[in-house]
Amino acid sequence: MKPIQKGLGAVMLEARSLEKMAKRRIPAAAGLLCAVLLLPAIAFAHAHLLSSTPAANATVHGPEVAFELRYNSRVDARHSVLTLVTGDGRTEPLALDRQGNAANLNAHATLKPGNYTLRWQALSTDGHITRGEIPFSVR
Ligand SMILES: [Cu+2]
Repeated sequence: MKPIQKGLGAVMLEARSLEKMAKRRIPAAAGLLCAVLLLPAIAFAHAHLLSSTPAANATVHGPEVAFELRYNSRVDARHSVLTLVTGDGRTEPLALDRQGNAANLNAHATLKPGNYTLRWQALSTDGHITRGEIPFSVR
């Protein structure tokens, strides 16, 4: 599974386990199912990553690298987190730039050539947090 799809995979797993829970008639599932199935507006407010710059597994030219993560719904940049993981495993939080669009997260960094992973955590307007990772290289 490509890393960019981890977030979506997690959400799909979540939906599948909700289905299982519903079959077992666990009452707690009812409210969640309601949100997922009966109130699509809320389900869609869950922030899924649609695409990113850099794209997953892309190689970009440094040293200036601009990040843009595009979601399917509005994200709260003040409560979303972007972390850069370097090839040797060090983590650096990235300061978020002003959002160009309410559904995007933006940041930038000056990076040496190497392999990196951009780790993201997004808070959507429905209060749900989604996470994922985008591996990329700088040359
Ligand atoms: Cu949600």
